[in-house]
Amino acid sequence: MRVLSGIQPTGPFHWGNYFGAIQQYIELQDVADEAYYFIANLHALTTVRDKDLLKQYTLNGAIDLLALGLNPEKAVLFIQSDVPEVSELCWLLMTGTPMGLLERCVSYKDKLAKGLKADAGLFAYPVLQAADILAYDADIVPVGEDQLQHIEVCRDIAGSFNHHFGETFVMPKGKVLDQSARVPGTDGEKMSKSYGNTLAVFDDAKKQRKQIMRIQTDSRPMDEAKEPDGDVLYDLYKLVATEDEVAAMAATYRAGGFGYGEIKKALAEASERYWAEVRERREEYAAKPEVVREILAAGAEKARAKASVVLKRAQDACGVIGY
Ligand code: AQP
Repeated sequence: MRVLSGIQPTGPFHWGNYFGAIQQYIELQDVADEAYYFIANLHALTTVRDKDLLKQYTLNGAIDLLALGLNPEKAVLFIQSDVPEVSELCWLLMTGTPMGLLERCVSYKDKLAKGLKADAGLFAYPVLQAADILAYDADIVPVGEDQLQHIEVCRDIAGSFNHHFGETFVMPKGKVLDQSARVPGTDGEKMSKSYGNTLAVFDDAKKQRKQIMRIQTDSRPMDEAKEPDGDVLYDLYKLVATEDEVAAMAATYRAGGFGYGEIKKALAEASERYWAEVRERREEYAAKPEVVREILAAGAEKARAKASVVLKRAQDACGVIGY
């Protein structure tokens, strides 16, 4: 089994990124035959238009993944733009991709609805994502629920290329975790950087506590019993508290008579404990950026070796080499 996934360096990673995607990266690196994980800086260019900031987020993204447990001995970690084969493959795929397929993509439509200016890069984002996946013959792509549609688009693109030019690409499958496929943000919507509702993984405990205290709750009377599932505070608590604590919290909800302030306090405490170790580990990596750059260079070399074989296969299939 070959696993691949990417994450955009558009800002500090949040709980949605970790529990939806990164946690799967770490688990799968132990069982996959090959695992490829990359920082998607070319994708990030569709939103981050500041050179220094993009570089900073890119290196920070790699540091974050390492601190969270990505092991370069088990997985190939690299930066998207260090594998130019993928951009070449993207063009081959672009030529056969119907406009309608991209126009139906929810994340594109959402961004338009939020007033983001649409450029060709944002529109064609799923094609570059398809190239990212197909270039490594990936079977499994661990993601959050919001990315499943893009993986379907990738399958459509690969299927139509295979149909037209003969079997070239491996068909990938998306993989989501049932319990954290869609982590809610501080307003109850999907946690997302562009909604400004995130809890960042690496914020210090004090800042995080402040953000947790600001989480929006409903205004029902405090002595009323409540089903815990679907409540933002409880759903977030489930991610960072122990099994016993979660069971006790569920009982508290069902008994009623609690205050949201107490629950927020419990959530802040569980969060502080949950992230303490990785926050320390992050400081160690952040102090040696040259080591991280070496890991990325070695990763890029391995990734290019794989992607160049697949690119050649695709070029050969559609007749742009060997004339
Ligand atoms: N709230 C979430 N719940 C579960 N999974 C999530 N992911 C993102 N938000 C949630 C997953 O994280 C991985 C990286 O996604 P990305 O590269 O699209 O990162 P992002 O840009 O940080 O995601 P955002 O915050 O949601 O960004 P915008 O606001 O730009 O759309 C993916 O596997 C994603 O599913």
